[in-house]
Amino acid sequence: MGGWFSSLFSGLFGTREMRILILGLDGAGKTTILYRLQVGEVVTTIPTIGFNVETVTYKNLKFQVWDLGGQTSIRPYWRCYYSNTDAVIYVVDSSDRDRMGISKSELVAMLEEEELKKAILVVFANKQDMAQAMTPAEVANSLGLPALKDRKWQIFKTSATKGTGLDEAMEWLVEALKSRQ
Ligand SMILES: Nc1nc2c(ncn2[C@@H]2O[C@H](COP(=O)(O)OP(=O)(O)OP(=O)(O)O)[C@@H](O)[C@H]2O)c(=O)[nH]1
Ligand SMILES: [Mg+2]
Repeated sequence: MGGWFSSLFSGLFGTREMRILILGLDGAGKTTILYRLQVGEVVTTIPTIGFNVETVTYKNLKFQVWDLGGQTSIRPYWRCYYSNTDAVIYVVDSSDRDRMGISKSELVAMLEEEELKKAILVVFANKQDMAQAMTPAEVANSLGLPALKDRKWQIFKTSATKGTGLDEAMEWLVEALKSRQ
């Protein structure tokens, strides 16, 4: 009864906690982004073995944000976290031209999963502060985003360390989540 009432209540007032996954290759900046969103500061990170999960409130929406480790040996476990995911934030190191192809294959494999069929995709073309960074358009093309079918997606240029672009991206995500319901 309590559960039914509270789910009706959150349905009416749109306060259901959204489940967001932050995925991407190791070193892309996922953990830095998670804590930028949560505490608004740059924290010192170490490579994530397993995951970090935090509650982030943004524009009155509550997000349960899962930041999964991106090392090759850890990527096969991403799929254990897919169910009930509302959106995926896919983080790319825009200066890592050599691994753009690997990043694309991981993204493509992920998007093929049935459990993520309805998930919104937000790509963060991160590390834009680096001189050799690819532009968001170049990143989008390298990842094959323009060819995506039946997927609500958008790409944003970000620098997690400088704190630029994150607000814009989150604002788009909030609107996308709201209009989906
Ligand atoms: N220059 C620059 N460095 C960044 C940026 N975002 C993150 N970094 C740095 O990149 C390194 C890796 O960042 P993490 O957030 O730990 O990367 P991750 O994606 O969580 O990596 P895994 O946990 O191994 O999957 C750290 O030294 C960060 O400070 C950025 O926008 N610009
Ligand atoms: Mg990490």
